[in-house]
Amino acid sequence: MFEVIGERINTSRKLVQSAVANRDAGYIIDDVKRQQEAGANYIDVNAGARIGHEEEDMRWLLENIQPNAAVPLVLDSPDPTILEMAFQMMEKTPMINSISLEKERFDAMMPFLKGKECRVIALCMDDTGMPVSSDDIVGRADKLVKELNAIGIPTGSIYIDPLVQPISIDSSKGTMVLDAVRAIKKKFPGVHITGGLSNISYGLPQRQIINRIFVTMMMDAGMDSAIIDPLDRKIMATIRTADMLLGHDQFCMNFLKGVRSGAIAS
Ligand code: THG
Repeated sequence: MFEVIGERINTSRKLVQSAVANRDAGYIIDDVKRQQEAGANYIDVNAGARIGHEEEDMRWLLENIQPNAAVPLVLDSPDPTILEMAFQMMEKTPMINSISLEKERFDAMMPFLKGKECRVIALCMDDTGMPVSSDDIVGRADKLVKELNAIGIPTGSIYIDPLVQPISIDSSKGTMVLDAVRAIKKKFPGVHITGGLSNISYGLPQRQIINRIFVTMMMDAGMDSAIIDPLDRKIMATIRTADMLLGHDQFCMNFLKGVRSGAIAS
């Protein structure tokens, strides 16, 4: 089954940012519950947008979310010290978002992850920047899987984020990532593929139709998780329908449940 990582608890979103600034726990808790009810399998928590406040904001968010979350949390920060602080607060094992091949980050994250039993998102990013070809994405994923395996993280706990790039800057950016996902899944059948999707439509109008069709194509290529807004009913219906069509929904049970609940409608 496809895994939805709810992206809404992110201080880059204006309403979340003011709720965090005003320490409005009710707003945050309500949002988490709505994401869960809409079908989020994980709740991502990112406190990075209020410069200089990430540590205290992350701590406050986790103090309030943890007792109210029925699903695992995804600790989202580029800063390994924030991830360590957050990890220590967790009662249930969280997912770590993220490690990358950027040297400073990689060197700080590897000792931290060593021997831990947790899922981890691994970004195909290195010190030269974003990947430039399918082979480049696959090569970076290969390195990440092998390095993480070597410190005891099994392939089934690794979520590769191939880094979706805007199709508006280069018409090959769709096939570049689709081909890479197919190749990564062929090489490492047990690995997960996740990531944000909306970059694909950056700079274009009518972004939602682009995002919905793209997630369908990515799922066919092997993407089995995404960081999205679970309150976006149309993308959720698209994902549930595609999951059924790809054979991940025995007897169409989840699809039918979605229709009965009103979550899926044409
Ligand atoms: N990969 C991984 N982690 C990630 C990302 C990724 N974490 C952060 C991000 N990308 C995914 N999360 C979000 C959260 C919120 C929004 C987008 C991505 C969002 N943005 C509105 C916008 O840009 O228009 C903000 C509007 C507002 O103010 O509300 O909602 O790719 N591993």
